[in-house]
Amino acid sequence: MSVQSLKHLLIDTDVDFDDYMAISYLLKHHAVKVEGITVTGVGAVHLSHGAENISNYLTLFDDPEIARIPVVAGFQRPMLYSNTFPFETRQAADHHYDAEFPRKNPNPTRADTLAFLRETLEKSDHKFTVLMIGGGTTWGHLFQHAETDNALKNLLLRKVERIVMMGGNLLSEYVKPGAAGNIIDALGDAPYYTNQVAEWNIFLDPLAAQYVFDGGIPVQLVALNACNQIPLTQNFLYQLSRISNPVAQFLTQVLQSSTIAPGIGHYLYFWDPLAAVAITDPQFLQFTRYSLKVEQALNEEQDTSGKLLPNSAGAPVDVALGASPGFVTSLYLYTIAGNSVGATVENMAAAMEQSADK
Ligand SMILES: [Ca+2]
Repeated sequence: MSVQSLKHLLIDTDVDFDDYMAISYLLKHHAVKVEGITVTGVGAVHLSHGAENISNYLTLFDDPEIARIPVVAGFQRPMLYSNTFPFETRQAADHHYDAEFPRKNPNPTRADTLAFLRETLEKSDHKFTVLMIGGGTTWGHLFQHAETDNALKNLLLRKVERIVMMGGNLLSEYVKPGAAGNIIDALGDAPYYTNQVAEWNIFLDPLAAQYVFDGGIPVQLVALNACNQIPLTQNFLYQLSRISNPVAQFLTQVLQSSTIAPGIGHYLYFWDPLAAVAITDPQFLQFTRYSLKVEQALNEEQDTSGKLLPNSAGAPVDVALGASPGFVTSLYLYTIAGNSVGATVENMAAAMEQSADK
């Protein structure tokens, strides 16, 4: 049996399809306690829909303690520029991919995300891990405030031990194999951005990402270089669909929805769920430390905003350049099925062999 110390987690999400995958894994994991979910409107979902969707989604777990996890609405706009996902992507997220929640959550959602985070850090007697799986605006604002608020700065340094962010990519000019940007991939036949070098979560708010990197807290970036090694496959969906609990069935419906299904086996990857696995089992990812800056300048004709720039004057960031696909997906499915206590390396290897037989 694996012995893992309990991690207290704050999640910031844009409530995309893979955010449901990531959060489900963490809520099912025995060594994680989620103590707050802040929703950002900088990403897939529109803010008010996002807060309501996450709140109602919590009822899937049929656990009053999970249903009472605070859900807090954050910001509608990035700190810089106004980059946004395509309308259809956002609409699908607003409608939670047509998958049903069991019921309306009677616990109300909150507003004022910065006050919530500050209060939560102040009143706790333990440290937190932070998972960022949307545009980084929420925590970007918090670190910006901390620059002129010493009490807040000390609070953050004292109470936040690690930030894991799904985001970014290192291009082949910096590392082999490099990972190209993924902005244009998501724009279909009528791309309205020219950026070929950035990843969405950084591109949505490059200034926020810079504040997070510079905040003085260790940052692990789950970059496209690692995520690209784990495509979402039909085999994965098949195995997920065979798990008979409500959470697995909800995720199956999300992945089978009309806007998501065409990408399975083609252009969708284990993005946010890989960041979730990095919270519990970082040994399944390969991290390399870089000093990074984020390109801030916008050029509408040949844009490189949001590009990660290795630079000796930058902030230290551990970038995931690789991941072990079989271990990650086996651990993921094992945990969704309710077995995270038994998720040892030996069991994962056995589960991989079993799934290869199918
Ligand atoms: Ca996300």
